[in-house]
Amino acid sequence: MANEIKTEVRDHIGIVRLNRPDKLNALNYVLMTQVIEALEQFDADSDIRCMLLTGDERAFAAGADINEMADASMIEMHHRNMFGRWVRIKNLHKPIVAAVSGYALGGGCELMMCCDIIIAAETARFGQPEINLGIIPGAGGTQRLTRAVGKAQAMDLILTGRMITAAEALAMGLISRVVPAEQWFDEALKVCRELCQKAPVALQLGKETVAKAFETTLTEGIEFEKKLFYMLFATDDQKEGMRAFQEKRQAIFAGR
Ligand code: DAK
Repeated sequence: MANEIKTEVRDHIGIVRLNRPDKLNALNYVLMTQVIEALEQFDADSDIRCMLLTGDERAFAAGADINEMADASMIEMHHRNMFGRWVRIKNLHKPIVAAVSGYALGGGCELMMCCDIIIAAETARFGQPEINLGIIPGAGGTQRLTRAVGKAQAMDLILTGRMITAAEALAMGLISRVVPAEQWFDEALKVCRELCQKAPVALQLGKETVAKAFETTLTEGIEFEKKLFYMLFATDDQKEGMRAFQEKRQAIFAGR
């Protein structure tokens, strides 16, 4: 099987890099299989505290691989279930930071939206151009984008297929931070290093609780938050964090 990604561990960060530079990291079946498996392995590794998902300078990913879909029938697309597996990304516990440079289009933008914190180069470009191919987003784009930016902006992006700049994406609430072009990867790594200093269980429950906001009523969400908040008082890290504050020193979290 071709190696469509590169993985690396730096400090306690599991890095997954899409690696089809000649095809602007277009997401084919093998690449997505490898991305999901690599993220799952890092998620299960007790030495890893967060993951960093990235592409290269020219593209995070320019979408699903059009050549893999061009001649497919409806039944074939249904059986391939190409993107059904993406729910496994949603089920990961540890935070995922996306480092984005260049294009994040179609399935690439959808993959980016599966991440928790998105750091983008000021030169990055985003969009859901599927309409130009006679299709619509199919890996969660219509739902995640709408929840992220609201109906007016989502309709505009999905029905016109237009590309937007990083500044526009930031203003819409699609991405977390925009940084100078040459700093996109280092800045994302810096955010990951910062996450590595936090209490790991609190990080994971924080991620789970924010994600819950997309799926529940306000009352249910607040109830869920309350339970997870109380749960954290069963961790050594809560004791350490509060004791460190009282003793005016830096907390050292052990992850239990
Ligand atoms: N698929 C395959 N190849 C792609 C690609 C893609 N999405 N995007 C780029 N490439 C390839 C190009 O064909 C070219 O390959 P060669 O010709 O050199 O062999 C190479 O990458 C460099 O691209 P360009 O020569 O086009 O580079 P430019 O700088 O001129 O243009 C561009 C960059 C990003 C504007 C352009 O490449 C472009 O428009 N790309 C397509 C963008 C796009 O339409 N993306 C959406 C794809 S559809 C599903 C759920 C979801 C989806 C599908 C199914 N199910 C639930 C089953 C998602 C669909 C999509 O994402």
